[in-house]
Amino acid sequence: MLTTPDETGTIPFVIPNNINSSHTNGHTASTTLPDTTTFNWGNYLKTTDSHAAPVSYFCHAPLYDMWSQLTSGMKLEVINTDCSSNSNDTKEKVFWFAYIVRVEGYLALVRYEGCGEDSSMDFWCNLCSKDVHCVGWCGQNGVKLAPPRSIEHRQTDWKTFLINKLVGSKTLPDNFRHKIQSSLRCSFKKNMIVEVIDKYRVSNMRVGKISEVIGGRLRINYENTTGEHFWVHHTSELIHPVGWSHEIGHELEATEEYRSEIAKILETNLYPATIPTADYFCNVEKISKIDEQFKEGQKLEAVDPLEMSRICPATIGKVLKDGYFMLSIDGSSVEDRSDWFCYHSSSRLIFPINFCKINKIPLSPPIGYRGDFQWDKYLLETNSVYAPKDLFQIIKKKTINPFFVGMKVEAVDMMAPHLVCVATIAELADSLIRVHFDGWGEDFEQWIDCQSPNIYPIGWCELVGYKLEPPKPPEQENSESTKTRAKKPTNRKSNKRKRIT
Ligand code: MLZ
Repeated sequence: MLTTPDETGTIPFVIPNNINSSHTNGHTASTTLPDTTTFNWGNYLKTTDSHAAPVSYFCHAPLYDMWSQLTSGMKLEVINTDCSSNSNDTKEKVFWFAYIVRVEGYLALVRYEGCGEDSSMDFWCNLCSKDVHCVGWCGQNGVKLAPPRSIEHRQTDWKTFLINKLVGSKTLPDNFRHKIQSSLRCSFKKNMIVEVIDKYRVSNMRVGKISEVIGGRLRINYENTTGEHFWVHHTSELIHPVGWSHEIGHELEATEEYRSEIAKILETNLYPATIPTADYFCNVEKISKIDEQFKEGQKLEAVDPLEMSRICPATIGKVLKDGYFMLSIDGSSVEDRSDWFCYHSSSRLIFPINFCKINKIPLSPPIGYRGDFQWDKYLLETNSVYAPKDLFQIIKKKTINPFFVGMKVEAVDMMAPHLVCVATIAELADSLIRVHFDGWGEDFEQWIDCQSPNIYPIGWCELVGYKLEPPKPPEQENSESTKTRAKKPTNRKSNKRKRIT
């Protein structure tokens, strides 16, 4: 019989007795999770001659902490797609041994044992697919193993061949499937109530109800507005527990009924199951010392939250409690301040002045600014001061940016956060990465932190069951919609402004 792998996933010894060399019950089945699009990462990596960012770069991604153990040469049991099917029993799947040739994100290029140097049968599969198992799984579960028909003749003694190939090799950990399941668990549940940014008026928070949870991302329906929703990752800074807006002094659009119910909950500390407590949310550092706080009027550089391809001079508009403040992008002509955006002092998307200059990336001068933008001159012109360098998280907590330019990822389009798209790392600057959406123009690019929960390894959408937006097809490349985003009525008065949709 086939023994199970040990704790470290090493195959101790193999005496395969469940190998069937005559294909009577085989069935050709898909090797990957259900695919909702025709986009194929494997083919795309080949045609673009590119590599993906490894899963271990994404600390919010399932199995990130163990993924580096999955390396080329590792042995697997995978579905055998080259066997004849029996019409009486079309459901039975037949498996065969294979090894990993190359790992890219959650995907692997695999080769059946027995193919030798012949790569013609190599195929891509998602290592989290339910049809990928550790060596020993078929034996334990009474599932048939048979070599692919096209290579069956290559060995006369498959058992000895396999013992030589498999013994002492690494395979997936025994509890791999269980680990996948537990890493996909999310404490947020459908119908829970949160406070969420108003995508139409970003200076405002609103009340929202979770309507779907997929891969740790939440679809939040705005209360009292039918059909309007917003997708965020559960660790996002754009969602907060009920009562948060009142607590820190942020504007909130809510009914009197909501306000009094929340007051009651906070007073009694009795939380109904639909009201997640503060510990469900990403915890930010408490800022208590006055000299560690940003002050109204201070200038800095920030990724424009409404047009994330730009890093702009910005001003602390209003200081709220607990280290939060409202930030305004300089040059905005929205008079009602509805484009002010709430940040926490620990945000990684705000930078001390001259950050762009030091990192040799463009700083977009305030809209309408004439002449060459220089901070010294600008501070004098605006009679203002800059925020001290040591207040910034990116200075206080230096992180290693592990990405390389050209790596492929799946990235959330933050301006249309229901979309997770095929994307490429276009540039690095300190802890920032510029994400390019394949097939889309520069205006769609976004500067995000390298630890952002809005980028994922390739194969993530397939793993969690979310639709992946394929690259914009090249034939439409010259159309206007591909180069610039459609102008929206509530945009700031820049010819490039956008709003979150
Ligand atoms: N047409 C919409 C969505 C574009 C999505 C692009 N994603 C990379 C717009 O122009 O905003």
